[in-house]
Amino acid sequence: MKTVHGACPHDCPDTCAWLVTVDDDGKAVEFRGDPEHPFTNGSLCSKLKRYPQRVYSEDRVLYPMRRVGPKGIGAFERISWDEALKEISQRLKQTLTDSGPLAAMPYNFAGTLGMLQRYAGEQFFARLGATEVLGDLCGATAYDALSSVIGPMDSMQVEDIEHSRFIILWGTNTATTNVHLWSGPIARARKAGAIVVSIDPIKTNTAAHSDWHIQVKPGTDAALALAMMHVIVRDGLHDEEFINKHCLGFESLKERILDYPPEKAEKITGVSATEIEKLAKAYAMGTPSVIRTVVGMERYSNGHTAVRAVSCLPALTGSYQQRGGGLSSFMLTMFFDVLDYSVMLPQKEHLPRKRSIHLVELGKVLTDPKMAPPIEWMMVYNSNPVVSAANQNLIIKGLKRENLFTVVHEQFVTDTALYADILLPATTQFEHLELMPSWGTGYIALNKPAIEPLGEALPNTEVFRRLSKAMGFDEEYLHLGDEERIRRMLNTRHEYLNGITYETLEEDGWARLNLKDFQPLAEGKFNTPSGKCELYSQAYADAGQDPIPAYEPLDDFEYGIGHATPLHLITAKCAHFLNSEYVNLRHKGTEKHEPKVDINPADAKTRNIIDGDLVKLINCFGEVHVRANVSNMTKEGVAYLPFNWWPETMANGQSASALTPDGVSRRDIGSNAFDAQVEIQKIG
Ligand SMILES: Nc1nc2c(c(=O)[nH]1)N[C@H]1C(S)=C(S)[C@@H](COP(=O)(O)OP(=O)(O)OC[C@H]3O[C@@H](n4cnc5c(=O)[nH]c(N)nc54)[C@H](O)[C@@H]3O)O[C@H]1N2
Ligand SMILES: Nc1nc2c(c(=O)[nH]1)N[C@H]1C(S)=C(S)[C@@H](COP(=O)(O)OP(=O)(O)OC[C@H]3O[C@@H](n4cnc5c(=O)[nH]c(N)nc54)[C@H](O)[C@@H]3O)O[C@H]1N2
Ligand code: SF4
Ligand SMILES: [Mo]
Repeated sequence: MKTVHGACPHDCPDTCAWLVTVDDDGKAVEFRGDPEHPFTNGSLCSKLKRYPQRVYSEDRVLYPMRRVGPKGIGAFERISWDEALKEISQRLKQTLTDSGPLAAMPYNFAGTLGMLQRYAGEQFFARLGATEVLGDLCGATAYDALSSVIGPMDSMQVEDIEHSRFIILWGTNTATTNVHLWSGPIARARKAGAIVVSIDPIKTNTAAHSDWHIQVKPGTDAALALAMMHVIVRDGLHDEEFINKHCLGFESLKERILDYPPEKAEKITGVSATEIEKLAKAYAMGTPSVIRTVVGMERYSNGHTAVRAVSCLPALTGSYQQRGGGLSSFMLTMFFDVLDYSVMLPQKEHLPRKRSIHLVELGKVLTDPKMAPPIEWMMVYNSNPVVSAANQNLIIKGLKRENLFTVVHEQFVTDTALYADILLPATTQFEHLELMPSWGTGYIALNKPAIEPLGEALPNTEVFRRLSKAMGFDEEYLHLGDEERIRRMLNTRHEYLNGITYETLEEDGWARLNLKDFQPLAEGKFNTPSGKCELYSQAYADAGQDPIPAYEPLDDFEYGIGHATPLHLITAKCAHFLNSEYVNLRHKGTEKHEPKVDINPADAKTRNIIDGDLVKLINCFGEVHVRANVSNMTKEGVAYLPFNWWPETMANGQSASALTPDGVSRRDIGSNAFDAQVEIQKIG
């Protein structure tokens, strides 16, 4: 028996540390959260308790496979790694000869956030000169908007939320998506008397368990934040000293907020003027007050306006300077300095790349006849875009192209893997070495392989080493071993890494960075070009965008719906799954959960729908058949369907992403998937 340290690989702010006990036959027999880890506190979320079931699932892809039937039906035959690599590299060489390297592209997203497996292919594809995939489905719009106000920096540590006395969870479902923040610092703050407010169009688990739920209309948070600022300044509740000393552009903002009296914001947001007044005052006086926001507001064409406006609130109250006050979001920027990312990222001579496409536009990229050259060779790893990217039907149309050769490296036969020409087996976190930074805490962890890879599964890093060899790429950096890469990444001599080495991580499993008394804004040192909190953003002005926060309506788009009052469709996350993972491993507790759409009683009544009816959601992108749950969970005019479910679990084989637009947000970074509108009709 031995016990091995590891850490959760998922795109989740908690980055829990875990312990795996392995018996003499090399089988993982016990799995638990590391009780020593202060943030995880020995508990894993309910999803991850199923990780061993995931690892040992009989549905794992364990051998390389070649497609034998039509694309999409999932008929594969087992082949050897040599055969797979030969076929993949021959097809790639053929593509290079026929159409050049731009006809090849990777598609990689957030299946693992480990430094090795996440970035494993970056150098290979840059060396190849393949089409680069830019843009993002998670966090980049929010990060960009927040950075335009405070600069690229981590503004506070989540642990300090414990000291907050007024906590606004703004567009984040903390109790479900960030469970240790909810059960740790927030629970402790509440015990000491803190008020928790949830601002969300949906009565989520978090909203239901908060002290106050503000049910805002989707995509209108900027107006709510501006009206709160209106009240705060009108009533003299702002912190003039902080503003004079540390903010840039207050006079312009002051003029702007005159345009947002609560009565006007009520019409935009659906939140009554009285409630806005009450919230603004309680927020300004509830010292120290904190706003916690992650990615819920960003997935709109106007997502940046919301995050920018919200980020100005703690500047007006001066709470950025207080312990337990300010704005809590990503804890990520520090890792860009703490770790040497260049070990994983493209060599300078391969930059800039000659063509880039936008991640959120995968369907368009694969089907647009104007793409020159068209994509003929694609490798998908760490992602299941058929579920997680928008416009599912167009993506599938692209994946079905006979002249597209698709490689998918996966742990399971996902809806994306069904379209693979060659399907490669990927290891899980139990089977490979990994270095885990965290985007939500100040911890770093070393995940040691607990068991031997099952079947012939290989880590992403090894696949790209083998692929480099097959392509005749013999540069040293493409062939570095995993441990060597981690050692080099840790070799920055950054003060936060003092006393933390490969060896100490090996011994302890994880370490808290040497953040000491981490309160970077205590002295008001913002990381912006001016060094101040930029209520006026020159960077936005230079990009031709409004330099002062404003509410901008969502893009006007024709969703092809006849109904005069279509419903706004939100497709966020749910408790049982981690993005599209675990959907295929529904266990006893969740089997009784079936996908359903939540609609408000008023909307149900006008459509003759009663609770439990089978309904269809339709717009120009697709159609989803699902049961209706009629309740006050959503506001009138809003429908809610979790995005995690796989198409195969849905009555008509299309899931939430079949209804989401594949446009790029106005800052040209993220997705506008939450702009979606649908009509809902009873079936039969
Ligand atoms: N409508 C809507 N769309 C959304 C969101 C939403 O809320 N609503 N959320 C967005 C967000 S925040 C995110 S992060 C994205 C997530 O989008 P994706 O990154 O596509 O995440 P998953 O759908 O979980 O797919 C990850 C896949 O990677 C595989 N995988 C895991 N580990 C490894 C590994 O080590 N190697 C290889 N080769 N494969 C591995 C898993 O088996 C899984 O199938 O979705 C986004 N899309
Ligand atoms: N159980 C579970 N946990 C997860 C995940 C999961 O799939 N399942 N995914 C992980 C990932 S990849 C990430 S990035 C994090 C994300 O963590 P969160 O940011 O908390 O997650 P989301 O569900 O994307 O969005 C949060 C909330 O935003 C709300 N929202 C939508 N539109 C608006 C709006 O216009 N205004 C406001 N105020 N709110 C709005 C949604 O209703 C939703 O409740 O969670 C991680 N944790
Ligand atoms: S998904 Fe999040 S909460 Fe669950 S174990 Fe992983 S890091 Fe922890
Ligand atoms: Mo995410």
